[in-house]
Amino acid sequence: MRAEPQDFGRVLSSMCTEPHPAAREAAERFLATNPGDPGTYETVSELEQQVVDALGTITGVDDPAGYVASGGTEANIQALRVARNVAGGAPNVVAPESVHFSFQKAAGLLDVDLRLAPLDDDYRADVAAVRDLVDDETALVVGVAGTTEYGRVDPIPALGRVAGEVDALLHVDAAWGGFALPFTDREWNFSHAPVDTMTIDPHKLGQAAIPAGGFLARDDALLDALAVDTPYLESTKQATLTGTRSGAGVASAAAAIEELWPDGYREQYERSLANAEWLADALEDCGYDVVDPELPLVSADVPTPEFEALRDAGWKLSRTGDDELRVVCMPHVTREMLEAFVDDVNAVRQQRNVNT
Ligand code: 0PR
Repeated sequence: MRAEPQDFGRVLSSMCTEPHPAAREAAERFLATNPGDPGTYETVSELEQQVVDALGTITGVDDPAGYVASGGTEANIQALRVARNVAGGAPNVVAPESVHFSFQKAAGLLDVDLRLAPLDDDYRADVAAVRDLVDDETALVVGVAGTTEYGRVDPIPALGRVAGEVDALLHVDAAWGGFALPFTDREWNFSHAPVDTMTIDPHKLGQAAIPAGGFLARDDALLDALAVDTPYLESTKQATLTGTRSGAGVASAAAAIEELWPDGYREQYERSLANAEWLADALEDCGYDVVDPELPLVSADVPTPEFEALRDAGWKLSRTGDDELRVVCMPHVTREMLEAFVDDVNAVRQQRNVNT
């Protein structure tokens, strides 16, 4: 029997989505290309440069350096590697507790001390706590622009000042939030703060096919901190973590951005945020504690038996570290889906009331 992928009809907690049709088509066309070898696969290399330039436009930097990575994990590893290579010695990195677990992997791989600062009472990095943790050995301060669990944006300019005080680099993880934040009044990008490196993933809100992560550096010198010589390729150096890479991801990112930046992404953001606000109100009406959505992501304190009954009903849901239900309003999440979901929430609650 031919296996079929899941459909997105009940997927509520994923940070990935149905690729834009143009992105899907481009991915198929460029399947057998390798941007890791630009001397052979010239067209896809040009597309990659287009993507990097466009990501620069989206994040407020002219002439960025960077590449299309396998995802946010690789981009975060690379950010830490840049900082470690620039700093030398036995460095540490200071990040808020909300940072994605890819930083645990990065710190383990690179043997760097990862110091986690507590959050303020609205789930953002507490700047004073970050300041307490930095010292002369700090190579990197990390801020998150769109956290995985609550969609919060850290105070990036203030984190930049703390990094500056100890001569550390500043990395912003906008893996998920990067394609929504340009349409908000938040200060999160290269033009708002002395940001050195950034993660922004086309395969999340950018609506590209997987794998298409984004790693950006303010300038070539930072990316060069990762470069190794490649004597038997036509290109003479390589800064990527992996060698052979997905041309499908690169081409799909180029196609999605070409189609959607800026108006398509703006419309999507507005629709998704309206959906998140609608869902937050509906869950509040059910009597749950809801974390107010800042970006299109809703977390609510739904008890485990109800959560499990909703999973049994086929909803693809996940939880925060504190066991809250977490709904990510990605482009495939429509109002109709959310209405059907809230109907099921009410049915599950009634069933529970009957049973208790
Ligand atoms: N940074 C942030 C802020 C993230 O939210 C994530 C992924 C990453 C980095 C890492 O990105 P990659 O997974 O591309 O390496 N956050 C999601 C999570 O861990 C990833 C995800 C995506 C999970 C789709 C499930 C899913 O269906 O929840």
